[in-house]
Amino acid sequence: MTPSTTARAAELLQEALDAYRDEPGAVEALQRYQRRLAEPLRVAIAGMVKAGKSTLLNAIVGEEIAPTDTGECTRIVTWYRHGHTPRITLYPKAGDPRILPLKRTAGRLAFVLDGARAEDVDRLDVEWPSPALHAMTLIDTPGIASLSQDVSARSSGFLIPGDAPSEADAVIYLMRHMHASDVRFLESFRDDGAARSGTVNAIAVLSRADEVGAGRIDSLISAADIAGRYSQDPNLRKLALGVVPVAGLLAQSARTLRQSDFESLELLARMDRAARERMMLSADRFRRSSDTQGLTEEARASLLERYGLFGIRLAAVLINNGFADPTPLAHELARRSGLNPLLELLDRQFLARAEALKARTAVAAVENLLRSRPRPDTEALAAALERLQAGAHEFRELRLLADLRTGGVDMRAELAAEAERLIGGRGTAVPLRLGLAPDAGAAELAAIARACLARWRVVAANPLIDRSALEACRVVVRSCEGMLADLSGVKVA
Ligand SMILES: Nc1nc2c(ncn2[C@@H]2O[C@H](COP(=O)(O)OP(=O)(O)OP(=O)(O)O)[C@@H](O)[C@H]2O)c(=O)[nH]1
Ligand SMILES: [Mg+2]
Repeated sequence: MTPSTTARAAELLQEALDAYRDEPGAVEALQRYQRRLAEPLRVAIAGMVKAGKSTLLNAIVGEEIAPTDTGECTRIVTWYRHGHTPRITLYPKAGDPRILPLKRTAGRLAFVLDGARAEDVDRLDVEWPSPALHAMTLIDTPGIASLSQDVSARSSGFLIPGDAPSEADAVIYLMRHMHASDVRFLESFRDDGAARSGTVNAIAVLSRADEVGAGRIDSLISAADIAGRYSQDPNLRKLALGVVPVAGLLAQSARTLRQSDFESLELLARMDRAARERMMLSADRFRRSSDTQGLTEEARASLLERYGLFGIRLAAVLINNGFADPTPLAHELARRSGLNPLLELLDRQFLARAEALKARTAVAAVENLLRSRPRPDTEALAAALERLQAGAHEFRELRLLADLRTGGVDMRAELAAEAERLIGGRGTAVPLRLGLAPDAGAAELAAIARACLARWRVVAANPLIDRSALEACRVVVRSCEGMLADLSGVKVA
């Protein structure tokens, strides 16, 4: 990522500040965007009620911090950002922010609202010393499309404000099945201010994937099939950069596996397999079963809550197959939860593009300001905005990526697929763009990049080429040149 796009976005914000210096509201907003440009990328976790958002957030952070109960707090937008010491700040809709006491119940943070009602709280801000929050700020949002229109409106209003860029630069959208309301949400997130240029900045998660096959041991395989189908769905392809199945509960509990969990699971693993399977026919049966190797009712309830039937079954099988210590078991459970592919996707699609996505937000803010508060002396600012929008190669790549995914480029399918890869559709690292292994040597990378460049120059030179395709070719050619320039800094073996 060239720093120049970020620098140019910062310059644009400064120009806007100069142009609007006599409008305090605009100045304050622009200063916020200046600070935001320097902050980590903001990734919101959204989805319908009980889709598993807070649980997945905990899995990504690797700690059980976000509350997943049914309390008031799941109805409040909550930010989790990196801080050296833990601190929770409540921002009311009216009045000054205040620090909340740090209270934990069974390891999880408990937000003591101190008399405030959820509807009067604008947001909670949690600073937490977790390495996962270094690169991105995670935002837990209340479930959308809920029975409570009010809660739903709070999430949508925050993510899709309508009159300003979204507070989030990108979104992880959880769904258990694909509903019309999921598609509607993603459409509005894409169409909102931050994404008016058509940037696709959402990743979809098929959540609670362990429940797809009713907790059977092959549940995640069935979930992967469904996710595969969804990712080919033309509606969803336009809106999300990928669809991955994740058993968030298992991921969360694996990453925080306790010695007592392990001991309980070990007891179950030692049981006769048929007896164990009988006992695990349903959650209810497991809870009420008496034939349990000395496992208390409390221990069984805790296992169910933390791992679900699927996780318990899988853990017992794994223990019997040699994962006989807590650490290897935890790693294997986390691996099987589907969390890693999601983290990789986040890394490739969001973090590797963090500067471009943040710069986009800044540009959208200025665009919005010019539209909502037009004034006579802003021609120079509007021209600078247009130059940056049209000229920054990262933006052109993001725009083309969206166009290709929406079928807006008249090009043969194989060429379109190659173009999508070369402009970073699978991730921005050079080997990913070139379709090579991550450890490919510099000489091989350069040779393939050169071959791609030559091929795409030929495609672009075709006199019969459609206009949309010609623009696409130009972007691809520029991406290939960019790769070669990057690679020329590397010593070729
Ligand atoms: N089996 C299973 N249960 C899950 C999974 N993820 C979450 N749950 C359970 O689903 C319930 C809701 O989970 P949350 O993480 O609170 O869901 P949420 O989307 O944050 O819910 P709201 O914020 O209230 O909309 C809890 O009882 C979780 O234990 C999962 O991957 N598998
Ligand atoms: Mg929640």
